[in-house]
Amino acid sequence: MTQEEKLLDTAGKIRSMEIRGAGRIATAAAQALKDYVLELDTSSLEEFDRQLRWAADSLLNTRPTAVSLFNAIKLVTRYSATDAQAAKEAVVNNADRFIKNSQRAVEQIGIIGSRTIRDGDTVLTHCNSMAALSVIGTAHRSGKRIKVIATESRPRYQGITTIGMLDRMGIDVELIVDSAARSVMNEVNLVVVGADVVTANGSLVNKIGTAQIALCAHEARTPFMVAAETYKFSPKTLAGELVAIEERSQEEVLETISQYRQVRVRNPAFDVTPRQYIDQICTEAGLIPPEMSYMIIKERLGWEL
Ligand code: RI2
Repeated sequence: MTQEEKLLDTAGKIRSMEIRGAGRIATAAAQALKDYVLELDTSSLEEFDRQLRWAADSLLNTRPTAVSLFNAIKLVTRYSATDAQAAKEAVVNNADRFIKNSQRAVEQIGIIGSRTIRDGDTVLTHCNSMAALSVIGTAHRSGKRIKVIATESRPRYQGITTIGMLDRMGIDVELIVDSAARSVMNEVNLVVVGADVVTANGSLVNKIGTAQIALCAHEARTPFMVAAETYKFSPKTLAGELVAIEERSQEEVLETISQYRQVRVRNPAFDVTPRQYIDQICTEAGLIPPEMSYMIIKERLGWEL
């Protein structure tokens, strides 16, 4: 494969969700950009910039919601160099740093978030989030006996991936259908979910169904925690941009849709949970109330308007 084909292959895997999860698509994009520039053979900085921009755009256009992709690409392609070789080295270093920091962030989130879980607690999680699983896994490894209730997360059933991971960690797990969230909520001590986007006003954009779970957790007085690396926060929302909610194909929900004449299926992949239903956001920089999202964007992401 040429370097263009390899890059488009990664972009295709992100689009089809063979590579999925906000953090994993960000690190896959960083790795793809690194691999791409390593094979670029040009001494012209202008040509290097042009090819890097093509690669960045190809990756960016795969999934519209997750800001992790935007932040990763922005951080990796940020450099001030006067020649192509120096630019290449900067991109490679940026990518390595991004991937390492991202792994460390997930570990740190696990350490911080797990302190909020007590021995004997039941934790509910939705979809498949490495950050949320880090919180749960760290609590388990520290010796706390916990039970996890995991939702299926239709239509893509990321919950099945989650129960497999929890099972391998040796954690007691129960699987429920998404619509059973309220009926089990009174048994739950803590809800932990990941994030695709945290907006400047502290709202959460995450897998479809998250907002319903947050609403019923609020009604049942069950704490609701978001586990999110700081690169899941959206600088674009600080500049007034709305988060685009990805609408995926009808067939993901109903394979036999073509047999109906008048039926349409709507398949939004994400929903918005207002900050009123979020107790805390666990980041690698600490546990913060959603109202502090603005500070994370300004100070951690170094965003200037
Ligand atoms: P981590 C996923 O999106 C889920 O919405 C999950 O909560 C979020 O990414 C964060 O996952 P999708 O790619 O980055 O399954 O914590 O649509 O792994």
